[in-house]
Amino acid sequence: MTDQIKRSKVEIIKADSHNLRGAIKQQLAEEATFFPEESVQLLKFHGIYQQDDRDDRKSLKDSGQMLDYSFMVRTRNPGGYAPAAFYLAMDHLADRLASGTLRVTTRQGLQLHGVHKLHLKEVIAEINKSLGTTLGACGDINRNVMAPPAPFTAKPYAVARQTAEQIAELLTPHTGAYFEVWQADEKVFSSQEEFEPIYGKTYLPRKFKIAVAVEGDNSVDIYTQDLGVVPIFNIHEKLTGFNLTVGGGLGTTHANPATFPRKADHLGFVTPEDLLAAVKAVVSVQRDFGDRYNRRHARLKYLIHDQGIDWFHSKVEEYLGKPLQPWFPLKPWVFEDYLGWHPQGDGRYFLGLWIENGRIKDEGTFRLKTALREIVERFQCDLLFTPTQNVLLTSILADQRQEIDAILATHGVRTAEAVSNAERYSMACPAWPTCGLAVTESERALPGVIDEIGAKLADLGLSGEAISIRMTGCPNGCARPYMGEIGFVGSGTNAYNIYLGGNLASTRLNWVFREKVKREEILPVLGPIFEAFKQERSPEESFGDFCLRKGREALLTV
Ligand code: SRM
Ligand code: SF4
Repeated sequence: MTDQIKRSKVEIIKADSHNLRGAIKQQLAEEATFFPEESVQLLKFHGIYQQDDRDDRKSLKDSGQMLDYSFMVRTRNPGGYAPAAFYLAMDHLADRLASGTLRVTTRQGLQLHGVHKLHLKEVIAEINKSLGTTLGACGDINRNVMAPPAPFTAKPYAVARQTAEQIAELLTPHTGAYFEVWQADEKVFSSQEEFEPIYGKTYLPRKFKIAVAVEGDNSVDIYTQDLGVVPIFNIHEKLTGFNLTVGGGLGTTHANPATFPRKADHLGFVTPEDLLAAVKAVVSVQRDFGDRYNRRHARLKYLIHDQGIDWFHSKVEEYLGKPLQPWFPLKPWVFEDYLGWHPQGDGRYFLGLWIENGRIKDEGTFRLKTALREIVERFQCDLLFTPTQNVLLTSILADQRQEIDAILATHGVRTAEAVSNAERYSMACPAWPTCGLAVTESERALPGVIDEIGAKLADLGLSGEAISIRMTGCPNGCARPYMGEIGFVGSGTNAYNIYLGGNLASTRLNWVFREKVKREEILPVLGPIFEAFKQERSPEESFGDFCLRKGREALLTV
């Protein structure tokens, strides 16, 4: 067999699945608490991941017992939009049929954890009833399309939101499998396969990620996306077209130098009429030329790295049937998180709330989940999830603001002003105990690390600095640590590789500073660097820029 026709196991599962049906429906009715491998792979396309409680895994295995299986269910919310009814449905589901918490994701989606197989059908039905969906939230397919979350009525924001929705719609799979498995009691379709006009029978070689930005506002981390789209306006606020970036991606594998994080390239510019065709062309080139044998080499970034951006550019033009125009020069990017109160532009306000690592929960006197439910029930306000795991409550009237502030205060939820900068610009992926790929803690470890860093910065009079700090429990990069000013990437039990040199605007990759640093050594390693930053920085220099200017060798000797 030649490499060209060798296919990975997942490719064979997809090809044999009758457009993502496989045997999920039958197995759902069976007593087992888990699914076999083929279905585990297909369930991802339905937004569902099989997991087991890693806190208990060892003791269960040692005592010869069955693992404690449950499922993570992820919703797809283009631009992070979550209508009030959807949010309330998720809130109730979390208590009734999941782990009691909700988790806002780094791609503006929402996750339930701890759903038992027995309850999957009811959970998905409830989500669909509230007009939410999990279809395409995971799997080898286009994922949630991101957009700057601020609900500003200003044209660039409105266009970015609409564009994200249009792209999401274009790339939603056509298969009836989702309806058939989760909604219909009887088989409603023949096993005749539907025609997937863009994806074809085997969908994409790997996950595919798209974000739409607003010029100058890099809240979506555009350079980490497979495809980035930036609407361009003329001085009369007329939409003239879209810049496109391609080939960003972050996942790596430890000790496999053939894998690496990659910042996207500028591909070119297309007119509004050509945008969707251009998106289709980019996706189709990856569909036809992406690696379908080695899943660690299957993302678009590797195709572009191997073939070169010029080759990719020509292929996209060939699929589009016309030339791409040159990239339109942009103003510099900045990072926006929209925390606190802001006018929307239509006489109403929105409130950005900091959510520690995206986890919406009640714990002792801190009752964030209850507070959000009360506010959404009372004011029927829609939510927007942000790419840094926060929540915006939208369309609030001026005279409702005080009452909302009071509800939050009663439930122990801090306003943006009460959150330290170390907390505000940080994020962590879930890792243990739910993520099957975690090599160490992340969500449960970062708060302690942030406390230590925050205290050190305060001692040095640096607590006003906005430094992005991102942690993941393995090198897959779910909290985009390779763009942070400080990145912690799990590299062994209780150990992290520390990355430095990124920037808050997220326009460059950072680099490894130290490897396998034990959790308790993090502050001793970083403390002297903060001190050097205090003493040697140039006026207005950010921490990331300082680290970049000094370079790794010099920082190792401070
Ligand atoms: Fe991720 C796999 C969580 C954003 C790169 N990611 C996983 C899984 C599903 C583990 C698994 O495959 O078994 C994690 C589930 C953990 C759990 O218990 O919930 C997981 N990823 C997440 C979320 C929830 C992290 C978060 O803190 O919010 C994010 C969900 C976003 C969403 O709503 O769709 C999430 N994942 C990302 C991002 C960031 C982004 O997309 O902006 C990345 C890096 C960007 C990229 O894709 O290059 C990312 N996740 C990965 C990878 C590595 C992919 C690669 O190219 O190598 C994996 C593993 C894989 O696909 O094999 C992965
Ligand atoms: Fe899991 Fe690794 Fe993603 Fe964290 S970065 S959620 S540990 S796959």
